[in-house]
Amino acid sequence: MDLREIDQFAKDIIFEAGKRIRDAFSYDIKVETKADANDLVTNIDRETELFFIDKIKAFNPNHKILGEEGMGEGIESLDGSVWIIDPIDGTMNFVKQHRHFMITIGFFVDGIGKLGYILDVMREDLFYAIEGEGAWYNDSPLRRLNPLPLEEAVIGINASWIAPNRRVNHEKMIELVHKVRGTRSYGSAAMEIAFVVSGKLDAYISMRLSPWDIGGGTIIAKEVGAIATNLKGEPSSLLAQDTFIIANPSIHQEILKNYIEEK
Ligand code: 2AM
Ligand code: CA
Ligand code: CA
Ligand code: CA
Repeated sequence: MDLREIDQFAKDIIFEAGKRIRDAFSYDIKVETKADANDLVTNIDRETELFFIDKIKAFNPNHKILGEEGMGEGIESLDGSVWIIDPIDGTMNFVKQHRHFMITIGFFVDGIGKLGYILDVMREDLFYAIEGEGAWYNDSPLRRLNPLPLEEAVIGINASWIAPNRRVNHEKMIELVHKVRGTRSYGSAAMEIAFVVSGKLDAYISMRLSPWDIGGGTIIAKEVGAIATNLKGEPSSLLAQDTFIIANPSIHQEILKNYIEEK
């Protein structure tokens, strides 16, 4: 398998899909809700996923595709060559802000992450990695992350988790918010992961993400030494929903051990 050839193919289709999404702002975007009122999907999410499926099946009909909108095959294992795709990550940002939404893609062979991509669609900024060869932000190599103390960290966290909730001890989360230098919340998991791997954030925590939210990002993480796990410290599932933390290696354990108390 020629990874360089697949990397070039992936970049070509991700940039083309990005252009199609930008062009969609000049015609109708139809918004629907999914599981709950804050869980949005549009015709553009579905059209973009179909675009990727058509391109990948033409490139190699043996490759399998797992996409958020369910238009690829239902995948029960990661055997063989598998693309995990979120056609628009941050759909609410896409609909409301017209910015801060990503396309993210991971390419896996027998469960091993080989190629990872996060494209900021409006900025045309690409974060990507090739397993064992490194990671890049556009044309610049991404460096391995420098250690830092938690007091100097800026972390991505959703405000819901510092209010009483069913999933974590919010008092501990409040302690974490007071401990760190700052907090941010961008509304796109892939964007927050891209910021962690490039040192613009030092950690990002989520109580519920799906394989397509993190597939591409975890491959980039490995190349820069960022640690990505679930909140128990185990590898995150690539076949089911799970909790998630990605962090600079110097603070990953400390956050998990001292501040995250799952219910
Ligand atoms: P999405 O935009 O692709 O749905 C903030 O909502 C972040 O969490 C986004 O990256 C979003 O991805 C993701 N997310 C995961 N599960 C979600 C859900 N059930 N509802 C809304 N956002 C979800
Ligand atoms: Ca969604
Ligand atoms: Ca997503
Ligand atoms: Ca999505």
